[in-house]
Amino acid sequence: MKYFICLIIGLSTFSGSANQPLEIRIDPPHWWSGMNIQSLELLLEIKLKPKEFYIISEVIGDNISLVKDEEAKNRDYHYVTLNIGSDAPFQKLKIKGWRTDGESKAPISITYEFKERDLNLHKNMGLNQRDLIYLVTPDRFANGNKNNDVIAGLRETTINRTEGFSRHGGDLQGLTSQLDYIKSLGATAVWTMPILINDMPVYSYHGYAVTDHYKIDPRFGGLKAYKKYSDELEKRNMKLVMDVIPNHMGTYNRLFQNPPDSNWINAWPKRSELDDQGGVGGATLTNHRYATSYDPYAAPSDKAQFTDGWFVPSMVDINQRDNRCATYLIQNSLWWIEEVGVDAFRVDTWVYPDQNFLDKWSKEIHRVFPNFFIFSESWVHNEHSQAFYFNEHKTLDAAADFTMYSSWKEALEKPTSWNSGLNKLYMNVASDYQYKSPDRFITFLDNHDAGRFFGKIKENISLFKMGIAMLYTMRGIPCLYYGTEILLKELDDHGKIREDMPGGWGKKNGSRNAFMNSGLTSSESEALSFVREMAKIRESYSIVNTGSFRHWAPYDKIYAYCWYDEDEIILILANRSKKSEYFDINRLTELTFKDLEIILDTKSNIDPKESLKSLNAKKVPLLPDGLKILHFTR
Ligand SMILES: [Ca+2]
Ligand SMILES: [Ca+2]
Ligand SMILES: [Ca+2]
Repeated sequence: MKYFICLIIGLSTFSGSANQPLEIRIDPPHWWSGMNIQSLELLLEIKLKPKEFYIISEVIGDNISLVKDEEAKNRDYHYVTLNIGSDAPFQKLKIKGWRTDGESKAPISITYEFKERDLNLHKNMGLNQRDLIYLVTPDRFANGNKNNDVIAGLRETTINRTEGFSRHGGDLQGLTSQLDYIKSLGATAVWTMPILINDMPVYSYHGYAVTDHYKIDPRFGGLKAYKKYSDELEKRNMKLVMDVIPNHMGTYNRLFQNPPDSNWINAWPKRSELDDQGGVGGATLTNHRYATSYDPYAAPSDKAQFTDGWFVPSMVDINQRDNRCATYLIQNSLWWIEEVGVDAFRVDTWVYPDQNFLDKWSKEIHRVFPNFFIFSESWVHNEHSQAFYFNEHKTLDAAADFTMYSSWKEALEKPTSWNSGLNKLYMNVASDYQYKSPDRFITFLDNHDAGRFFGKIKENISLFKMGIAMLYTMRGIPCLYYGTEILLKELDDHGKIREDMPGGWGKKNGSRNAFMNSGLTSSESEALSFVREMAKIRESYSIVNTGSFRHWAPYDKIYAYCWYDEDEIILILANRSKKSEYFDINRLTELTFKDLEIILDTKSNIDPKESLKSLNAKKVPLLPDGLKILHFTR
């Protein structure tokens, strides 16, 4: 993709600065016909000399016309609004105008393409309860192309695999080559941390400091690799989840360095010692107090600092209340969906941007792409906050379920008593009454920001299996963080939580290879096999996540929940007692059944006779920290 088009203005009748080659950039760089969008606002940028200005006077196209040309506060930029007729064909438009320094005048002529849509890209759009997401840090998963590890001209000039904050060289080519491995874990969708370019001097690998909203980082393979990745996902009927960041961008983004209007950015100098100071221009940081969003007593200054303060000094807070800026972000999101065939967005730091903007943004995406799926990251600590952010937004499809995450931590890291441990999980699930539709919440045991699950449960393989089994059978769409399946266990430090996937850097880097299941310890192999076993169970019993859900108050430190319909029941029993316990099948009393079969036992090999014994005795034994899954016919 070309971002700057150099045009030679060759009119011999004019002289002076207007005769120099022009650097022109248009965002979005192209569009499509037949998108169910009548109005498109191009952000045109022409690098002008002092005293120069320009006018766009005419658009020559079939059923597409110029509505208005408006100069931005920064005269380099214009907002050029096009009206697109509903039957406008795909075509190359001519955008015409002229620029002048007051003395000489030179014509501007730009070709702008409306492409033909490729509807095949959207065959698998959206997520549903049967999906399972695999989350990857692209810099840390697999290095498919060593030649793109360092790109000349970008600000970060090295890779260093021994440093957590450095780039390690992983890329989309590497990720694409391991899609079969990912699929073998039961995943039907892949969410990568952001892949747009982060041309920052340091700490650019994570992707959350975007410096160009229309460019895939060349160190991840660029647009070509992203499209190939999308195609390969599509071939496997897998879905592409893009991580988008409407709240902030990197300080080296041109929209901050040379913005169309200073109103695109939220920034004000520190007012008191209480404000943390940002790195660029001394902008105030956010106070991270999300309670100010719903607190009836919140001080207005606290509220403003929460939404408009910067997330960190290297990331500029975007003012989505500016209509031009909002349009830019909305069109950018639509562009990526259409360009690459994105199936879902994970929205970073959902609680920090202007909430009215988020409504407008998600509404427009759903208007153009009704099947598209959007889920939020709202890192909250209680159910009412989760409900506030989710229920407020009618067009938000799901939320990453942070309270389920916390309650799994309680259930698996702490002992169970009346009010703690497994009971926290039970009470959290009971709180689903607060949500408009919790059935598609994104559930997880760990993620790229929180310590690894296996480390948190103190490397206890029984609890690992219990957690994975619950993740794969609980209501919601499960999300597995890369490497959790082979017991990566680092805690606290981001660099370590996002460590390199064993096997992603070729044989030279040791024989430990998750993708080949070679060189792993016996526990790691056992964990990997267990995850695959759970994937098979989830796949074989489609009632999981689509049937009716019921659970029972924990009793004898056993939590029981099930999926049922008229024909069958899948019952999950988890024992967090230090001793063996029995689950009394009579507790299913309202759910009549004929036969039962034990389909999973995390503590021992399944004894087929046990099903019969349990049926006769009406009791299912569970070993300490054991989990069983039972299948009943009705
Ligand atoms: Ca690479
Ligand atoms: Ca797709
Ligand atoms: Ca903000």
